Amino acid sequence: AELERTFIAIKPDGVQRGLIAEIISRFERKGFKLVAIKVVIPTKDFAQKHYHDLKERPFFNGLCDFLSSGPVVAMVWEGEGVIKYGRKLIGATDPQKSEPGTIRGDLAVVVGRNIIHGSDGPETAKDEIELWFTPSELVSYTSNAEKWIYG
Ligand code: YYY
Ligand code: MG
Repeated sequence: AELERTFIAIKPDGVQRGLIAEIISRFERKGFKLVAIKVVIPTKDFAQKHYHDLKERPFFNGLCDFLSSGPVVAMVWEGEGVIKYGRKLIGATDPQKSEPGTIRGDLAVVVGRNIIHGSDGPETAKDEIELWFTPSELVSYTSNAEKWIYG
C-alpha cells in the first residue's frame, strides 16, 4: 500500500453529539489505518489558520468561532486513495446534498453543522497534517490486516 495520508477532524458538533466512535468506525472498517489522533480545543487563531483559504467568504468568522467552540478530534488516516475516498465517505459539504450512506448524509442536516472535516487534496492534506500534528505524533506501523486489505 502506498503511503498516502489525509487529515480528518470531527468538529465540536460531532464530538458533542457522541458521534466519535461512529465516524472513526467508518474509516476503520473501510480498511484505512489510523496513524495519529488527539482531542484539542483549537484557539480561534488556530481555526483561522486551518481555514485560511476561506477567509474572504461571508461565513468565515462564524466557521472559525464554531471550530474553536469546543473539543475537536484531530486525526490522520493512511491508505491507498485515502484523500479522495475519505471525501467520499464524508459526503458533500451541504448535508442536504450529501448522499445517504455518507457521514454527512446520514448524520448531519445543515452546512454550518456538518460534523466533520477532511482534506480536499494532496497539498491541503500535507499542510493540514503539518498544522495539526508534529512529526513524532504520526505513528508508522504495519497493520496485520494490510495483506487482507491490499492482497
Ligand atoms: O471541505 P468542506 O468542509 O466540505 O467544505 P469547504 O468549502 O472547505 O468549507 C469549509 C466549511 O465551511 C464547511 O465544512 C462548512 C462551512 N461552510 C458554511 O458554513 N457555509 C457554506 N456555504 C460553505 C461552507
Ligand atoms: Mg474544505
